Amino acid sequence: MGNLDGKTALVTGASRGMGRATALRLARQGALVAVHYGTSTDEAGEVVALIEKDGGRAFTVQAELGVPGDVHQLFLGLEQALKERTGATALDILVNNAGVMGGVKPEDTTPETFDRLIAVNAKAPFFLIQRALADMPDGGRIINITTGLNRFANPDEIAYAMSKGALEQLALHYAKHLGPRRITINSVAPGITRNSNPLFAIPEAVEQLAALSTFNRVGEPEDVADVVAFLASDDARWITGSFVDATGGTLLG
Ligand code: NAP
Ligand code: 2V4
Repeated sequence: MGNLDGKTALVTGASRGMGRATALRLARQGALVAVHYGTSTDEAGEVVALIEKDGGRAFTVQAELGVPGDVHQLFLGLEQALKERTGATALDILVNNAGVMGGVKPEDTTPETFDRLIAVNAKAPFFLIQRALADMPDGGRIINITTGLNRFANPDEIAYAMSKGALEQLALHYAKHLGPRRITINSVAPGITRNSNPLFAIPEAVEQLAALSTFNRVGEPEDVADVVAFLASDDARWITGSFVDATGGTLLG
């Protein structure tokens, strides 16, 4: 018996990195997981295969986020798959994880780059939440993956941090709106976390990045997935509207 038995979850950007680790973790706790992806069809399929091998339940759902019709396309696939498997379209847990990174100095940031960051990191989650709430039962969970950069200065990431700052606002204001339905909404802020960025293959770079954390290592996707799984569980029913620092102490100063 897992603590998410009978629950359904959507994890955006679950083909890789923290989204993948979160999908695996929620499925291990018993949830039926929608593994969303944009372009990485094979990787998303592998996540589902891994979950099923472990005795869990999952399916993939494709949609490029940040383009017109994105939410509509995602929910067409999601609701059809949920109906086939559960007979209904109830969605208990939404994890807004998919995001695009910046890494562009402010003087080199074009209007197109800026618009894309806002479209994927802030606008898509806003409208995903709006749509998901139509399917979310009382006691549901919404978790937005933001960034420690909302509290730690990095001039190469100004536009990215702005997009995540907008995303972070959702928890504060929606928490009040959703309290009567016992739906919680929180932000989880990772620090530097290992992903497929080639930087993580360079030992000297990893050593430098590790030094940002008080634990002197970079985060692993599972470090963040465990925090998300806690917030998704009934144990976290009294936490809403909060910013959860999952940076491994990078923000301690
Ligand atoms: P990642 O390994 O780069 O994977 C990104 C995921 O998001 C992929 O599954 C990708 O799907 C999906 N995605 C990206 N843009 C998309 C789009 N426009 N439409 C649909 N799907 C899209 O990610 P990560 O490093 O684990 O980061 C996950 C989240 O944490 C992001 O929001 C990121 O901003 C945030 N974060 C990361 C770090 C870090 O150091 N890694 C630190 C703080 C916060 P496809 O490959 O299928 O397109
Ligand atoms: O500095 C970060 C950081 C970064 C980067 O290094 C560049 C990258 C990998 O292209 C995008 C990026 C995303 C992030 O979310 C962070 C980040 O969260 C972070 C950084 C430095 C110190 C604390 C942080 O939380």
